[in-house]
Amino acid sequence: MTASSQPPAPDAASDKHLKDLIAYGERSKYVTSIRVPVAERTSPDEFGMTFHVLCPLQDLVGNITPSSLHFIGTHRGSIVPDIDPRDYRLLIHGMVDRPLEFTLEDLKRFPSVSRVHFIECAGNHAKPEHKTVQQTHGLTSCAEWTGVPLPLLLKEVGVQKGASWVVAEGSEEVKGAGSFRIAKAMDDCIVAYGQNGEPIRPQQGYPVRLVVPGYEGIYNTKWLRRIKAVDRFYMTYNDYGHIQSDPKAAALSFQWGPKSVITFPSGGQHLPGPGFYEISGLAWSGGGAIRRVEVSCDGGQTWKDAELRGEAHRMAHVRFGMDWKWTGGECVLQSRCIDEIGQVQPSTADFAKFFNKPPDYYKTRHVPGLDNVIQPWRVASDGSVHNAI
Ligand SMILES: Nc1nc2c(c(=O)[nH]1)N[C@H]1C(S)=C(S)[C@@H](COP(=O)(O)O)O[C@H]1N2
Ligand SMILES: [Mo]
Repeated sequence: MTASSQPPAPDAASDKHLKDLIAYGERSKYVTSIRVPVAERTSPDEFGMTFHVLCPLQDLVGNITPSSLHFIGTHRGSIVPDIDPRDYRLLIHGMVDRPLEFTLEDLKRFPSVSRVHFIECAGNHAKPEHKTVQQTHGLTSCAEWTGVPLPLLLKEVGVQKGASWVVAEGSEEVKGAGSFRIAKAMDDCIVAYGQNGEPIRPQQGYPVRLVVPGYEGIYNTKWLRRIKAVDRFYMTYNDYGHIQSDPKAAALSFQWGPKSVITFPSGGQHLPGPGFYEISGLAWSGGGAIRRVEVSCDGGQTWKDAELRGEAHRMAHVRFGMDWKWTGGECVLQSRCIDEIGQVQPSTADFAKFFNKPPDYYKTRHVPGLDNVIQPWRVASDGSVHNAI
Protein backbone atom coordinates (compact mmCIF):
# COMPACT_ATOMS: atom_id res chain seq x y z
CA MET A 1 0.00 0.00 0.00
CA THR A 2 1.22 3.49 -0.82
CA ALA A 3 0.83 6.14 1.81
CA SER A 4 -1.90 7.95 -0.10
CA SER A 5 -4.15 4.92 -0.53
CA GLN A 6 -4.19 4.07 3.15
CA PRO A 7 -7.52 4.32 4.89
CA PRO A 8 -7.75 7.18 7.35
CA ALA A 9 -6.41 6.42 10.80
CA PRO A 10 -9.20 5.16 13.07
CA ASP A 11 -8.89 8.27 15.24
CA ALA A 12 -9.53 10.65 12.33
CA ALA A 13 -12.55 8.64 11.23
CA SER A 14 -14.12 8.54 14.64
CA ASP A 15 -13.32 12.22 15.10
CA LYS A 16 -15.23 12.98 11.95
CA HIS A 17 -18.07 10.74 13.05
CA LEU A 18 -18.15 12.51 16.39
CA LYS A 19 -18.17 15.93 14.73
CA ASP A 20 -20.73 15.21 12.02
CA LEU A 21 -23.21 13.20 13.95
CA ILE A 22 -22.78 13.74 17.64
CA ALA A 23 -20.78 16.75 18.80
CA TYR A 24 -22.68 19.24 16.62
CA GLY A 25 -25.58 17.81 14.66
CA GLU A 26 -25.79 18.07 10.91
CA ARG A 27 -28.84 17.65 8.74
CA SER A 28 -29.53 14.51 6.76
CA LYS A 29 -27.49 14.01 3.61
CA TYR A 30 -30.82 13.85 1.76
CA VAL A 31 -31.61 17.45 2.68
CA THR A 32 -29.81 19.79 0.30
CA SER A 33 -31.61 23.15 0.51
CA ILE A 34 -29.17 26.08 0.34
CA ARG A 35 -28.94 29.88 0.39
CA VAL A 36 -27.91 31.59 -2.86
CA PRO A 37 -26.63 35.11 -3.55
CA VAL A 38 -28.97 37.58 -5.29
CA ALA A 39 -28.88 37.35 -9.08
CA GLU A 40 -28.71 41.12 -9.62
CA ARG A 41 -25.00 41.21 -8.82
CA THR A 42 -22.32 38.70 -9.71
CA SER A 43 -21.10 36.94 -6.61
CA PRO A 44 -18.37 36.73 -5.69
CA ASP A 45 -17.51 40.01 -7.44
CA GLU A 46 -14.05 41.22 -8.50
CA PHE A 47 -13.22 41.90 -4.84
CA GLY A 48 -14.28 38.43 -3.76
CA MET A 49 -17.42 39.82 -2.09
CA THR A 50 -20.86 38.26 -1.92
CA PHE A 51 -23.84 40.55 -1.45
CA HIS A 52 -27.30 39.78 -0.05
CA VAL A 53 -27.78 36.04 0.25
CA LEU A 54 -31.30 34.63 -0.22
CA CYS A 55 -33.13 32.22 2.09
CA PRO A 56 -34.74 29.19 0.38
CA LEU A 57 -38.30 29.97 1.55
CA GLN A 58 -39.69 27.25 -0.74
CA ASP A 59 -38.02 24.56 1.37
CA LEU A 60 -38.94 25.79 4.85
CA VAL A 61 -41.62 24.23 7.03
CA GLY A 62 -43.22 25.88 10.05
CA ASN A 63 -42.47 29.41 11.18
CA ILE A 64 -38.80 29.50 12.18
CA THR A 65 -35.91 29.89 9.74
CA PRO A 66 -33.06 27.53 10.66
CA SER A 67 -30.00 29.63 11.53
CA SER A 68 -27.96 28.01 8.74
CA LEU A 69 -30.51 29.24 6.18
CA HIS A 70 -31.27 32.71 7.60
CA PHE A 71 -30.83 35.24 4.77
CA ILE A 72 -27.71 37.43 4.98
CA GLY A 73 -28.01 41.13 4.29
CA THR A 74 -24.80 43.04 3.97
CA HIS A 75 -23.43 45.97 2.07
CA ARG A 76 -19.93 45.08 3.09
CA GLY A 77 -19.80 41.82 1.23
CA SER A 78 -18.95 38.45 2.68
CA ILE A 79 -16.45 39.74 5.22
CA VAL A 80 -17.89 38.80 8.59
CA PRO A 81 -16.15 40.50 11.52
CA ASP A 82 -14.38 37.96 13.74
CA ILE A 83 -15.15 39.16 17.26
CA ASP A 84 -13.74 37.33 20.26
CA PRO A 85 -16.56 37.39 22.83
CA ARG A 86 -14.01 38.18 25.57
CA ASP A 87 -13.09 41.40 23.76
CA TYR A 88 -16.68 42.36 23.01
CA ARG A 89 -17.94 45.70 24.40
CA LEU A 90 -21.17 47.60 23.90
CA LEU A 91 -21.03 51.33 24.66
CA ILE A 92 -24.24 53.20 25.40
CA HIS A 93 -23.62 56.93 25.58
CA GLY A 94 -24.64 60.36 24.30
CA MET A 95 -27.51 62.09 26.12
CA VAL A 96 -27.45 59.78 29.12
CA ASP A 97 -26.68 60.29 32.83
CA ARG A 98 -24.22 57.37 33.11
CA PRO A 99 -22.48 56.28 29.88
CA LEU A 100 -21.76 52.58 30.32
CA GLU A 101 -19.77 49.90 28.57
CA PHE A 102 -21.12 46.37 28.77
CA THR A 103 -19.21 43.14 28.23
CA LEU A 104 -21.05 40.09 26.91
CA GLU A 105 -21.07 38.69 30.45
CA ASP A 106 -22.60 41.95 31.72
CA LEU A 107 -25.38 41.68 29.14
CA LYS A 108 -26.10 38.09 30.14
CA ARG A 109 -26.57 39.16 33.75
CA PHE A 110 -29.70 41.11 32.81
CA PRO A 111 -33.05 39.32 32.68
CA SER A 112 -33.44 37.99 29.14
CA VAL A 113 -36.37 37.81 26.76
CA SER A 114 -36.86 35.41 23.84
CA ARG A 115 -39.12 36.61 21.07
CA VAL A 116 -39.85 35.41 17.55
CA HIS A 117 -39.32 38.15 14.95
CA PHE A 118 -38.78 38.41 11.23
CA ILE A 119 -36.00 40.49 9.74
CA GLU A 120 -36.53 41.62 6.15
CA CYS A 121 -34.22 43.61 3.91
CA ALA A 122 -35.60 46.63 2.03
CA GLY A 123 -34.06 45.03 -1.06
CA ASN A 124 -36.75 42.31 -1.02
CA HIS A 125 -38.48 43.32 -4.27
CA ALA A 126 -40.16 40.78 -6.52
CA LYS A 127 -39.28 41.35 -10.16
CA PRO A 128 -40.87 39.75 -13.24
CA GLU A 129 -37.57 38.08 -14.13
CA HIS A 130 -37.34 36.30 -10.77
CA LYS A 131 -38.18 32.62 -11.18
CA THR A 132 -38.54 31.29 -7.62
CA VAL A 133 -39.86 32.50 -4.27
CA GLN A 134 -36.25 32.41 -3.06
CA GLN A 135 -35.54 35.14 -5.62
CA THR A 136 -38.75 37.14 -5.17
CA HIS A 137 -38.92 37.00 -1.35
CA GLY A 138 -35.73 35.36 0.00
CA LEU A 139 -34.48 38.44 1.86
CA THR A 140 -36.76 37.73 4.81
CA SER A 141 -36.27 35.24 7.63
CA CYS A 142 -37.67 34.61 11.08
CA ALA A 143 -35.90 33.50 14.24
CA GLU A 144 -36.31 33.35 17.98
CA TRP A 145 -34.03 36.12 19.27
CA THR A 146 -32.81 36.06 22.87
CA GLY A 147 -31.25 38.98 24.65
CA VAL A 148 -31.75 42.01 26.86
CA PRO A 149 -34.66 44.36 26.20
CA LEU A 150 -33.09 47.64 25.05
CA PRO A 151 -35.41 49.68 27.35
CA LEU A 152 -33.76 47.94 30.32
CA LEU A 153 -30.28 49.02 29.20
CA LEU A 154 -31.49 52.55 28.46
CA LYS A 155 -32.92 52.74 31.97
CA GLU A 156 -29.58 51.61 33.33
CA VAL A 157 -27.74 54.49 31.62
CA GLY A 158 -30.53 57.01 32.31
CA VAL A 159 -31.66 58.64 29.07
CA GLN A 160 -31.85 62.40 29.46
CA LYS A 161 -34.83 64.57 28.68
CA GLY A 162 -34.58 65.87 25.15
CA ALA A 163 -33.03 62.73 23.68
CA SER A 164 -35.29 61.87 20.75
CA TRP A 165 -33.30 59.52 18.47
CA VAL A 166 -30.73 56.77 18.85
CA VAL A 167 -27.88 55.89 16.53
CA ALA A 168 -26.75 52.26 16.55
CA GLU A 169 -23.39 51.30 15.08
CA GLY A 170 -21.83 48.02 14.03
CA SER A 171 -18.19 47.09 14.37
CA GLU A 172 -17.19 47.57 10.72
CA GLU A 173 -16.29 51.24 10.17
CA VAL A 174 -19.16 53.68 10.50
CA LYS A 175 -21.09 51.96 7.75
CA GLY A 176 -23.10 49.62 9.94
CA ALA A 177 -24.97 52.54 11.52
CA GLY A 178 -28.63 53.46 11.46
CA SER A 179 -30.79 55.90 13.43
CA PHE A 180 -34.37 55.67 14.59
CA ARG A 181 -36.67 57.34 17.08
CA ILE A 182 -36.10 56.75 20.77
CA ALA A 183 -39.78 55.80 21.20
CA LYS A 184 -39.01 52.61 19.23
CA ALA A 185 -35.83 52.00 21.25
CA MET A 186 -37.90 52.33 24.46
CA ASP A 187 -40.56 49.98 23.12
CA ASP A 188 -39.65 46.49 21.91
CA CYS A 189 -36.03 46.43 20.68
CA ILE A 190 -33.74 43.63 21.83
CA VAL A 191 -29.97 43.64 22.27
CA ALA A 192 -29.74 40.02 21.20
CA TYR A 193 -27.02 37.40 21.74
CA GLY A 194 -29.13 34.32 20.98
CA GLN A 195 -30.68 32.98 17.79
CA ASN A 196 -32.86 29.88 17.83
CA GLY A 197 -31.48 28.62 21.12
CA GLU A 198 -27.76 29.16 20.56
CA PRO A 199 -25.37 32.10 20.17
CA ILE A 200 -26.13 34.30 17.16
CA ARG A 201 -24.38 33.10 14.01
CA PRO A 202 -21.40 35.16 12.78
CA GLN A 203 -23.35 36.09 9.62
CA GLN A 204 -26.20 37.39 11.80
CA GLY A 205 -23.99 39.55 14.01
CA TYR A 206 -22.09 37.40 16.55
CA PRO A 207 -21.79 38.05 19.38
CA VAL A 208 -24.48 40.76 19.65
CA ARG A 209 -26.96 42.41 17.30
CA LEU A 210 -29.84 44.80 17.64
CA VAL A 211 -33.31 43.53 16.79
CA VAL A 212 -35.75 46.30 15.86
CA PRO A 213 -39.01 44.38 15.36
CA GLY A 214 -40.94 45.16 12.20
CA TYR A 215 -38.49 47.77 10.92
CA GLU A 216 -36.59 47.45 7.68
CA GLY A 217 -33.62 45.08 8.01
CA ILE A 218 -30.97 47.76 7.97
CA TYR A 219 -31.86 48.96 11.50
CA ASN A 220 -31.09 45.52 12.95
CA THR A 221 -27.44 46.43 13.45
CA LYS A 222 -25.18 43.39 13.53
CA TRP A 223 -21.87 43.20 15.48
CA LEU A 224 -23.36 46.00 17.58
CA ARG A 225 -20.72 48.11 19.32
CA ARG A 226 -22.36 51.43 20.15
CA ILE A 227 -25.73 53.03 20.82
CA LYS A 228 -25.83 56.80 21.15
CA ALA A 229 -28.81 58.79 22.41
CA VAL A 230 -29.10 62.03 20.46
CA ASP A 231 -31.54 64.91 20.07
CA ARG A 232 -32.07 64.78 16.30
CA PHE A 233 -32.09 62.50 13.28
CA TYR A 234 -28.53 61.57 12.36
CA MET A 235 -27.74 61.00 8.74
CA THR A 236 -25.72 57.78 8.51
CA TYR A 237 -24.56 55.52 5.71
CA ASN A 238 -27.68 53.39 6.14
CA ASP A 239 -30.25 56.16 6.46
CA TYR A 240 -30.51 57.05 2.77
CA GLY A 241 -34.09 55.74 2.74
CA HIS A 242 -35.41 58.54 4.88
CA ILE A 243 -34.31 61.49 2.88
CA GLN A 244 -36.16 60.49 -0.25
CA SER A 245 -37.61 63.41 -2.17
CA ASP A 246 -40.96 61.63 -2.55
CA PRO A 247 -42.77 61.91 0.80
CA LYS A 248 -44.99 58.94 -0.12
CA ALA A 249 -41.93 56.74 -0.57
CA ALA A 250 -40.39 58.09 2.63
CA ALA A 251 -43.62 57.27 4.49
CA LEU A 252 -43.32 53.68 3.33
CA SER A 253 -39.84 53.25 4.73
CA PHE A 254 -38.91 52.27 8.33
CA GLN A 255 -41.75 49.84 9.10
CA TRP A 256 -42.84 46.90 6.97
CA GLY A 257 -46.48 46.70 5.96
CA PRO A 258 -48.43 43.42 5.93
CA LYS A 259 -46.89 40.93 3.51
CA SER A 260 -47.49 37.31 2.53
CA VAL A 261 -46.42 34.87 -0.13
CA ILE A 262 -47.38 31.37 -1.20
CA THR A 263 -44.33 29.11 -0.95
CA PHE A 264 -46.10 26.03 -2.31
CA PRO A 265 -46.91 25.92 -5.15
CA SER A 266 -44.42 28.63 -6.11
CA GLY A 267 -42.22 29.53 -9.07
CA GLY A 268 -40.04 26.74 -10.41
CA GLN A 269 -42.03 23.98 -8.67
CA HIS A 270 -44.04 21.38 -10.54
CA LEU A 271 -47.37 19.75 -9.73
CA PRO A 272 -47.30 16.09 -10.78
CA GLY A 273 -51.00 16.09 -11.77
CA PRO A 274 -54.53 17.22 -10.91
CA GLY A 275 -55.79 16.44 -7.42
CA PHE A 276 -55.67 17.66 -3.83
CA TYR A 277 -52.85 19.86 -2.60
CA GLU A 278 -52.16 21.94 0.47
CA ILE A 279 -51.40 25.52 -0.52
CA SER A 280 -48.84 26.78 1.98
CA GLY A 281 -47.15 30.09 2.61
CA LEU A 282 -45.88 32.69 5.05
CA ALA A 283 -47.40 35.97 6.27
CA TRP A 284 -45.87 38.71 8.43
CA SER A 285 -46.19 42.42 9.23
CA GLY A 286 -44.17 45.20 10.81
CA GLY A 287 -47.43 46.50 12.27
CA GLY A 288 -48.03 43.58 14.66
CA ALA A 289 -49.44 40.07 14.49
CA ILE A 290 -51.13 38.64 11.39
CA ARG A 291 -54.88 38.33 11.93
CA ARG A 292 -56.06 36.87 8.67
CA VAL A 293 -54.74 35.44 5.41
CA GLU A 294 -56.85 34.98 2.29
CA VAL A 295 -55.99 32.96 -0.79
CA SER A 296 -57.30 33.40 -4.33
CA CYS A 297 -57.05 30.61 -6.91
CA ASP A 298 -58.57 32.65 -9.76
CA GLY A 299 -56.24 35.60 -10.15
CA GLY A 300 -57.83 37.69 -7.42
CA GLN A 301 -61.53 37.50 -8.38
CA THR A 302 -62.58 35.48 -5.35
CA TRP A 303 -60.84 34.96 -2.01
CA LYS A 304 -61.13 32.31 0.70
CA ASP A 305 -59.78 32.38 4.25
CA ALA A 306 -56.67 30.31 4.79
CA GLU A 307 -55.88 28.82 8.21
CA LEU A 308 -53.00 30.04 10.32
CA ARG A 309 -50.80 27.00 10.96
CA GLY A 310 -48.99 28.29 13.99
CA GLU A 311 -49.08 31.00 16.61
CA ALA A 312 -49.15 34.46 15.04
CA HIS A 313 -46.53 36.38 17.02
CA ARG A 314 -46.12 40.13 16.61
CA MET A 315 -43.72 41.03 13.77
CA ALA A 316 -43.10 37.38 12.96
CA HIS A 317 -43.65 34.98 10.10
CA VAL A 318 -46.68 32.79 10.51
CA ARG A 319 -47.42 29.87 8.23
CA PHE A 320 -50.80 29.62 6.54
CA GLY A 321 -52.39 26.78 4.67
CA MET A 322 -55.46 25.96 2.60
CA ASP A 323 -56.81 22.78 1.04
CA TRP A 324 -57.00 23.05 -2.72
CA LYS A 325 -58.13 20.85 -5.54
CA TRP A 326 -56.31 21.46 -8.78
CA THR A 327 -58.50 20.49 -11.71
CA GLY A 328 -55.60 20.65 -14.15
CA GLY A 329 -56.45 23.96 -15.81
CA GLU A 330 -54.29 27.07 -15.88
CA CYS A 331 -54.87 29.27 -12.83
CA VAL A 332 -53.28 32.06 -10.81
CA LEU A 333 -52.70 31.61 -7.06
CA GLN A 334 -52.04 34.46 -4.64
CA SER A 335 -52.37 35.37 -0.99
CA ARG A 336 -53.08 38.58 0.90
CA CYS A 337 -53.03 39.26 4.61
CA ILE A 338 -54.40 41.63 7.23
CA ASP A 339 -52.55 42.50 10.42
CA GLU A 340 -53.75 43.28 13.94
CA ILE A 341 -54.11 47.00 13.21
CA GLY A 342 -56.25 46.31 10.14
CA GLN A 343 -53.67 47.01 7.42
CA VAL A 344 -54.36 45.06 4.22
CA GLN A 345 -51.64 43.83 1.88
CA PRO A 346 -51.87 45.80 -1.40
CA SER A 347 -51.82 44.54 -4.99
CA THR A 348 -49.37 45.84 -7.58
CA ALA A 349 -52.27 47.91 -9.01
CA ASP A 350 -53.05 49.42 -5.57
CA PHE A 351 -49.43 50.43 -5.28
CA ALA A 352 -49.34 51.97 -8.76
CA LYS A 353 -52.48 53.94 -7.95
CA PHE A 354 -50.97 55.19 -4.68
CA PHE A 355 -47.98 56.53 -6.60
CA ASN A 356 -50.11 57.86 -9.52
CA LYS A 357 -48.48 55.42 -11.95
CA PRO A 358 -50.02 53.31 -14.73
CA PRO A 359 -51.48 49.98 -13.46
CA ASP A 360 -48.69 47.87 -15.02
CA TYR A 361 -45.95 50.06 -13.51
CA TYR A 362 -44.67 47.16 -11.43
CA LYS A 363 -43.71 45.18 -14.53
CA THR A 364 -40.83 47.53 -15.26
CA ARG A 365 -40.04 49.28 -12.00
CA HIS A 366 -40.41 48.13 -8.44
CA VAL A 367 -42.29 50.37 -6.05
CA PRO A 368 -40.36 52.93 -4.02
CA GLY A 369 -40.09 52.30 -0.28
CA LEU A 370 -40.72 48.91 1.29
CA ASP A 371 -42.40 46.55 -1.15
CA ASN A 372 -45.17 44.33 0.24
CA VAL A 373 -47.29 43.72 -2.86
CA ILE A 374 -49.33 40.58 -3.49
CA GLN A 375 -47.32 37.89 -5.34
CA PRO A 376 -49.22 35.92 -8.00
CA TRP A 377 -48.04 32.48 -9.19
CA ARG A 378 -49.39 31.04 -12.46
CA VAL A 379 -49.94 27.29 -12.55
CA ALA A 380 -49.77 26.15 -16.19
CA SER A 381 -51.83 23.17 -17.37
CA ASP A 382 -48.65 21.04 -17.46
CA GLY A 383 -48.25 21.64 -13.71
CA SER A 384 -45.31 24.02 -13.99
CA VAL A 385 -45.47 27.13 -11.79
CA HIS A 386 -44.36 30.62 -12.88
CA ASN A 387 -43.93 34.13 -11.53
CA ALA A 388 -47.01 36.06 -12.74
CA ILE A 389 -46.15 39.50 -11.40
N1 LIG B 1 -23.15 45.99 11.21
C1 LIG B 1 -24.00 45.74 10.21
N2 LIG B 1 -25.29 45.54 10.51
C2 LIG B 1 -26.18 45.26 9.52
C3 LIG B 1 -25.77 45.20 8.17
C4 LIG B 1 -24.40 45.39 7.88
O1 LIG B 1 -23.96 45.31 6.74
N3 LIG B 1 -23.54 45.65 8.94
N4 LIG B 1 -26.71 44.94 7.20
C5 LIG B 1 -28.07 45.33 7.52
C6 LIG B 1 -29.03 44.90 6.53
S1 LIG B 1 -29.05 45.77 5.09
C7 LIG B 1 -29.96 43.93 6.78
S2 LIG B 1 -31.19 43.61 5.69
C8 LIG B 1 -29.90 43.11 8.01
C9 LIG B 1 -29.86 41.64 7.63
O2 LIG B 1 -29.75 40.82 8.74
P1 LIG B 1 -29.27 39.32 8.56
O3 LIG B 1 -28.00 39.33 7.73
O4 LIG B 1 -29.08 38.74 9.91
O5 LIG B 1 -30.34 38.60 7.79
O6 LIG B 1 -28.77 43.43 8.81
C10 LIG B 1 -28.50 44.82 8.90
N5 LIG B 1 -27.47 45.04 9.87
MO1 LIG C 1 -30.99 45.32 4.00
